[in-house]
Amino acid sequence: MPQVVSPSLRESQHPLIHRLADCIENTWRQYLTLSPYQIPEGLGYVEGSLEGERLVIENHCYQTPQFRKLHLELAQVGHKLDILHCVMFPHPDYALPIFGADLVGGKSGINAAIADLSPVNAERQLPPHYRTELAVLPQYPFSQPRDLPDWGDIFSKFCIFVRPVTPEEENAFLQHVENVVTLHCLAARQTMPVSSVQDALEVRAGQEYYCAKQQQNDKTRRVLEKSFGSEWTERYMTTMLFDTATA
Ligand code: 18B
Repeated sequence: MPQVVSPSLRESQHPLIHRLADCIENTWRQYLTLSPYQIPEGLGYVEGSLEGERLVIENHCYQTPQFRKLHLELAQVGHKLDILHCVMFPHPDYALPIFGADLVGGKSGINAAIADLSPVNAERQLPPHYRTELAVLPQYPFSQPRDLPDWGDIFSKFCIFVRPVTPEEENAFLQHVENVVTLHCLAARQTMPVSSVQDALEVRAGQEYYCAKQQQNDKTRRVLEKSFGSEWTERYMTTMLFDTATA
C-alpha cells in the first residue's frame, strides 16, 4: 500500500496559526543556518485520546550554531482547540534571551496570543541592544490585553499577551512576531560565545529557571493530561517542551 502522507496540521488550523507557523519557519530559514535536530524517540508526531479527547501534535525542530533547539509545535484538540507553541533555546554558551510564543484558540478565534524575548541573565534584563531595538518597534494598541499568570515573572516588559479580536489585531500580532524573530536572528548571528565558565553557568541557570516556570503552566499540563495521562505529560513537558541543556 502506498504510504499516505497526511497534510501538515496547519492546513486545518486557525488561519493565524497557519500564517504564524509559516512566518516563523521562513524567518528562521532566511536568517539562520538550520540543521536537523534529534527529536526524542516517539515524540515527533503524536496522537492520543484518553477521555475521548483526540489530541494531535506535530513537532518541527532545528538547530543552528547559536541555538541548541528551535522548536515549532502545532497541536489540535478535536475540532475545538488549535495551538501553536514556539521556543528558540540558545546554546548555553551564548548569552542570548529566549524567544517564546504561544497561540491558543479555536474556530471562533484566538483567545491567547503571547510572544516575548525573555531575559536569562542574573539581572533578568535583556541585553542593551535588544532593549533599544524592541523599544522602537511599532506598538499596536490591542483592545484586549490579558494578565500574565503568577509564574509569568520570566517575561520581559516587552511581552505581548493579548486576545486579538479583529483582522487588524491578528495582523499586528503576526507582524510583531516577525519583527521580533528577525531582530533576534540577526542579533544572534552577531553574538560571540561567552568566554568564562561563570558566564556559561549563569546562562544555564537562567534557562533552567525559565523552563521550571513554564512547567508550572497548568493550562498546558491539563490539555496534555486529558489525552495522554500525567506520566506521559510530565515526560513531554520536561523533555520536549521545556528541556534544559544536557551537554
Ligand atoms: N496554553 N500551550 O504550548 N506557553 O508554551 N500560555 C495556554 O485562553 C498549550 C508556552 C502561555 O492565563 C492555555 O487561557 C498546550 C510558551 C501563557 O494562566 C492553553 C501547549 C509560552 C498562558 C495552553 C502549549 C506560553 C498560556 C490557556 C503544548 C510563552 C496563559 C488559553 C502544545 C512564551 C496562562 C487561555 C494563564 C495559556 C495550552 C505562555 C489551553 C497544550 C512558549 C502565559
